Amino acid sequence: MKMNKSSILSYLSSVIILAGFSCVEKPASSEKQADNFSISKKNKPKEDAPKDMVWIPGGEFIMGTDEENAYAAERPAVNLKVDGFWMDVHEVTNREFAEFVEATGYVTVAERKPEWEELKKQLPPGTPKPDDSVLVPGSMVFSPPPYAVPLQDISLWWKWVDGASWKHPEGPESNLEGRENHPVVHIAFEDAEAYAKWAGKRLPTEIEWEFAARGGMNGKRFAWGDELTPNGQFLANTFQGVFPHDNTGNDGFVGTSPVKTFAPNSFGLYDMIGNVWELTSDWYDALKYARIAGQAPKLDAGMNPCYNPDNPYAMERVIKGGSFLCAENYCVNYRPSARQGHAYDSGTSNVGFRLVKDAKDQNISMK
Ligand SMILES: [Ca+2]
Ligand SMILES: [Ca+2]
Repeated sequence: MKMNKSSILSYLSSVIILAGFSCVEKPASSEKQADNFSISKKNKPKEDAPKDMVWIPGGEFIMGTDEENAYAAERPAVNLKVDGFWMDVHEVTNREFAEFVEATGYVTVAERKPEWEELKKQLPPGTPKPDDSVLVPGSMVFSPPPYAVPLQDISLWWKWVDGASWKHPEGPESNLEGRENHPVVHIAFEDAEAYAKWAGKRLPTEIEWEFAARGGMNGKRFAWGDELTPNGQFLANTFQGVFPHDNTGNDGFVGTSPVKTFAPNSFGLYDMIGNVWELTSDWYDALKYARIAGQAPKLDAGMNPCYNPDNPYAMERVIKGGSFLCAENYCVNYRPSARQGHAYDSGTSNVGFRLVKDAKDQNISMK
């Protein structure tokens, strides 16, 4: 098969990058129980809080969910313990990422020419090499059609855009003017790791992230309770209307929003739900909770840590929290237990990150 630009983009978008966005339509609802975390009062460190970070106390909580009204990879609910840690109160912003680039000269993955030898590792065996001319820097941009489309074909709203990057979120003609305080996007895992190293922090594990997002409440569907919009109040930047073509922006935003626009959760964290998905340090394993619960075989040391039956060739990291593109009729992922795999070597226009930091006193532990 001869590879032209449209066909390589089909491969790169549909097979590698977008498989992580292979949401199913709205699941059915069910009952669940409520409870509070078991949090130690003794484990607050004496050190001053790092700038724009808050102490997440650690403790015992229920991760995942038993709701039928959730995707299979979120089940079953499991009891877990986590140590305390500092966490950024907001997603890393364009301004902060620009400071990092200014200080280090770092060039993100989206700004580099794709390497075929790397790309083919995540493609079905025998995929032909595309013409070199189509392997140009760029990234995936949400580009909705002006009319309703079948929800099975994600290439109808995700487009590869040459020249799209964190500095040019919609392509070369776009810029960050007026968006300095919005979360940075088009960030691949290694970009986030490089930023973390510079900042003296690290990406959260999935367990840490979900503990933090739940804000001390077990068994709640959302980070703030069981209603998406209590008393009609929007508590996160998600998608209102009919995905993907009719984004009403009733919450005030059709794209990203400035960080800290919506109310924080009980731990003082903003935008854990919505705005942009957030990278974690975990490889994506669709059976993770089932393995913890003893309902699926454990992974041996020599096995691939990444398991996604919908995307068997890709190596994916877990992303959490959903984004401004999560809608009631598609990708109902604006919930703490929601999780998706995201290609480790790619960014998109709705994925960013925030960081955590360990206490200097390593004796603070719940384990
Ligand atoms: Ca919105
Ligand atoms: Ca978020």
